[in-house]
Amino acid sequence: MNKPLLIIGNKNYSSWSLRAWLLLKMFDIDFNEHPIALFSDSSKPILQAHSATGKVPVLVDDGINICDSLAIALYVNDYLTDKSIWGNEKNSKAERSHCQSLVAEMHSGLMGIRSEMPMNIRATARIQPSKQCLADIARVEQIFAQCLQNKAKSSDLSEGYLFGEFSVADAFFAPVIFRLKTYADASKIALKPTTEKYCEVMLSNPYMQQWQALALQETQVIADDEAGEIVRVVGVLG
Ligand SMILES: N[C@@H](CCC(=O)N[C@@H](CS)C(=O)NCC(=O)O)C(=O)O
Repeated sequence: MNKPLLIIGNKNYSSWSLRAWLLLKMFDIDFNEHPIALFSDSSKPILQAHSATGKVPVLVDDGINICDSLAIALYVNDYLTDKSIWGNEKNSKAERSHCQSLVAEMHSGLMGIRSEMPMNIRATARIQPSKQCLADIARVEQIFAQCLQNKAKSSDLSEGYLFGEFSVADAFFAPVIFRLKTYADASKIALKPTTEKYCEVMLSNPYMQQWQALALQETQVIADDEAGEIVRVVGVLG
């Protein structure tokens, strides 16, 4: 049988692609990837050929095209792994539901962060966050603190992820980690120690590092995803 194929966008910018890619990597799913340079002349027809939504990520498996990061996560859980994508197998019903709520919240909300802090891995940039954006950052910090506190209280040997072992919640918040790295310090947004600690865990994940290294090799600049005053650029464009 053919390996699943994951169609993704630019590693520097495509936050939804990162979520699906990281989940597949962390659940040891052997897949091929097809990167597309988003918003280039050639990208729309390629996207439309594979994706009902005209967006990435798309997972193609067994003749089925699964569009949308959340649908991909559910497909992985149902068909591509025996492990639970919702954290430790022995997590309680409440923990599992909490994980699902956070994934849904990231997927449908936190628009202040998503619009004012676009993922731009190679950059360090200064922004003037709106009240909505600051409220979203506070909410994200509360999520991280609560999850890590819950895990610290439990007898599980936690790996420092939100629900013990790596879960889809970590995959969904992964782009937020790169966003905080790009904008928080430069914009004088002070982060809680728990946020810093969780950022460290995520930034030392080998697949996050692999994605980051590949993002730094990219040369396409998407003007609409360049927010704020850029103070530093690293990688081949640096
Ligand atoms: N809700 C979708 C969002 C997908 C999305 O917005 N993808 C962006 C890239 S991160 C995209 O494909 N943009 C290309 C376009 O709109 O032409 C998901 O969860 O996968």
